[in-house]
Amino acid sequence: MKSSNTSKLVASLLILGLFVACQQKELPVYNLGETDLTQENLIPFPRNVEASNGGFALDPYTAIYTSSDDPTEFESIGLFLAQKIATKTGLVLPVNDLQIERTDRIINIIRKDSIVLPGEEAYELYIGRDTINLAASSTQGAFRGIQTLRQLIPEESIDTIAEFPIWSIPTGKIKDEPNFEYRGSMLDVARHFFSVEDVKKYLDILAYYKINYLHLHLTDDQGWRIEIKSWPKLTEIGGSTEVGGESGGYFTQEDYKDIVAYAADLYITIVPEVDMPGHTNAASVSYPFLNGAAKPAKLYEGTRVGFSTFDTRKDTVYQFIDDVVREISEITPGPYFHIGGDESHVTEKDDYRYFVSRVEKIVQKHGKRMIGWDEVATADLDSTSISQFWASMKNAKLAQEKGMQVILSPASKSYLDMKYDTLSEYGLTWAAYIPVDSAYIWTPETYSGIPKSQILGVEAPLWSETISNIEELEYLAFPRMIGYSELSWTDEANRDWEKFKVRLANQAAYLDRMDVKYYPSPRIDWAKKDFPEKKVVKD
Ligand code: TNX
Repeated sequence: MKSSNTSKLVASLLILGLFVACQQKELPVYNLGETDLTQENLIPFPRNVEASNGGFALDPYTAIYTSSDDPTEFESIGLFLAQKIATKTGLVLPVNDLQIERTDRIINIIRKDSIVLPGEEAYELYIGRDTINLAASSTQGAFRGIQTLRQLIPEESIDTIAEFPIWSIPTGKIKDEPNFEYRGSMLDVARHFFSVEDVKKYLDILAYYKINYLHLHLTDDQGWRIEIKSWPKLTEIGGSTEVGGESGGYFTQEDYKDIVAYAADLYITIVPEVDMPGHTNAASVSYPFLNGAAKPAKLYEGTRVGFSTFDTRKDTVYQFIDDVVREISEITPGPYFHIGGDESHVTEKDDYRYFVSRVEKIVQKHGKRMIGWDEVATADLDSTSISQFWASMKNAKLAQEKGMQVILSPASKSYLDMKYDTLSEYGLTWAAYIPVDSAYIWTPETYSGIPKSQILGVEAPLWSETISNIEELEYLAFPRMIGYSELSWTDEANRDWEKFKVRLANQAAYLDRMDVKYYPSPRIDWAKKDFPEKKVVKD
């Protein structure tokens, strides 16, 4: 199987080579000056970078070709690259077109079976003067590699003797693979609702930094934000308000599918969360039997936590949960279902443990692996379930003892809703002030005392009590989220605040082009330039 794939690859490369040789009698050579691939502003920084100090001249006669293995999948990666190059540079490059008259340079995106790693996200990027070869064993790896290539294309073209613009890409070799399998962010759409468009914009930026999971916190005391067809009042009533008394909102199942598909095109997996047994006021207002309380619950627009609970001893509650988990699981291709489980302060401890164990079985019945906030580890759980460490070292230890994997989201280091400093316009302070450097300077590998082998990855949650629109979301998420991307992708030996800070400063052009209203932290010497009007294109 392997050898036939390899021979197919060799054959297609040979054909390409011949084709190129025929086309290129005289390859134009431009003076692109001295380059150094190791000094490029790549985030997350790759595992291995070697410079060869030349330049690949990206010009209008550059063509993209993709592996004939998995033809449609690999071609989609080539088309993605072509589209990003077009929006950044204006160059419209052909993809898999064997009819073109002139080809100066080639970008090959190749499937190479020998690069096999967990999650298949590894890739190799060889940049020569005339050819770029991006190799990966899967489209996922190729997609991650494309982000590296995008980051290497300068914002501005250079002047050469050619009568067309040229973008100089530094030559050399990059071999890269992620440090952690799970690299995520979370968005709370319950406290304040965010639109499908907002979520898509957030996904676009996350993908550029190789994030591969977006966890959506879909329900809380203040709002239920996902349509459940068998329980329509959840959104009709439970989705009608939000913090501060605004009009709320919710995703229809079609909206949710749209987000899932959009994320999948960016090789990002959506993790849905339905928070329970606490954080369930909006559900109980919609269906009063759920909390078993004598007094009916009322819609809540404040920001307190820990006052609501489901009635954990009623079978009808579990029938309800079965419907909710089933409907959401049916439209969630990813492997995980998050059941929340945090801050159930008014649930008796035994009831809580009983509830979490029973819900774990429901999640498994619908084909998903359960994730819960760290408290869930107090229940009797399967080692296949995952605990998300946010506050309690004791709970993290319990999870470790049960053989569960852990996602690291320590509030004092990775909560995107914490203020940067006393002057921050939005955010909370209960866990810490988290300036840009503090967000980056910690070591997930050792922070919790849990062995690395049991750490699935790192996730930075963005709770939305204090933010209600995309600009405010961007203010809290960026630039810190960019640091979390490096903390989760890059191995410890390649992480260094002083170096990262320079690379971060140079993200300004991309963030501005994407119209991201990031917090311009004074701790970063932002590399701001005024780009000509025509370059201000969103991609
Ligand atoms: C704690 S973290 C919560 C959320 C709040 C957040 C605010 C966690 C599992 N629960 O309900 O939104 O703090 O920072």
